[in-house]
Amino acid sequence: MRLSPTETDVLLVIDVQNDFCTGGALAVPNGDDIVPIINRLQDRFPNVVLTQDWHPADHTSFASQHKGKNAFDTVTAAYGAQVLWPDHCVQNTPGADLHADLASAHAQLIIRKGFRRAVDSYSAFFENDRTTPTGLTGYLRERGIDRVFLTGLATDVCVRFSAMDARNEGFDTLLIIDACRGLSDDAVSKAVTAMKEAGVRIMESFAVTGVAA
Ligand code: VGL
Ligand code: ZN
Repeated sequence: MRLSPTETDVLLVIDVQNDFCTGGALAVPNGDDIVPIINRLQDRFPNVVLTQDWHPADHTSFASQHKGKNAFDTVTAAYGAQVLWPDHCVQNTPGADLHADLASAHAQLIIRKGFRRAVDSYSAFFENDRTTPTGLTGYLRERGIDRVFLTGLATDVCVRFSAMDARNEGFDTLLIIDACRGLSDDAVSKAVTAMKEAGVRIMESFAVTGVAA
């Protein structure tokens, strides 16, 4: 079945940044592979929104800020459990730049998230305290958008949180699975199961582009 995106659809491109791609500080295996797929998708969508993980150098999600802790340990933040990561996507560094081959001319909005030192933000909609909004729901509503198509990095972290929130906010939500990559196969399969249970629909880019990825 072919699907032609309209003015009430948005393509949401999560965190396609150097630090999540090959050679980056928090590289997602084969993260770069999705760039041409996302570019083809962008040609078909009237509305495109990108996100950028955008941390201060002393961000609380960095293991380097917690004495005796290592990357991928978990700590308890004021808002609950927080996984610690290698330093990544530091504001105004090359690692935080969008992948050089990612088309961005067509994007109407770039949401930056995780800019508050004490609060991480996986989702494009809410920070990790689960209450502070980024403003994306209001932006999409005000523009009459009711369907969100998700792509990007990482399937099991920021894409997953964004998809869950899109669904909770009442948007018809579709994950374009071949336009996403995750940190591990196991984490991706758990994330996909959770997203399906929440009512997120899973599809492939072919349905929109007609090109086998
Ligand atoms: C992400 C871990 C930390 C992501 C961002 O974009 O999936 N993961 N910050
Ligand atoms: Zn981050």
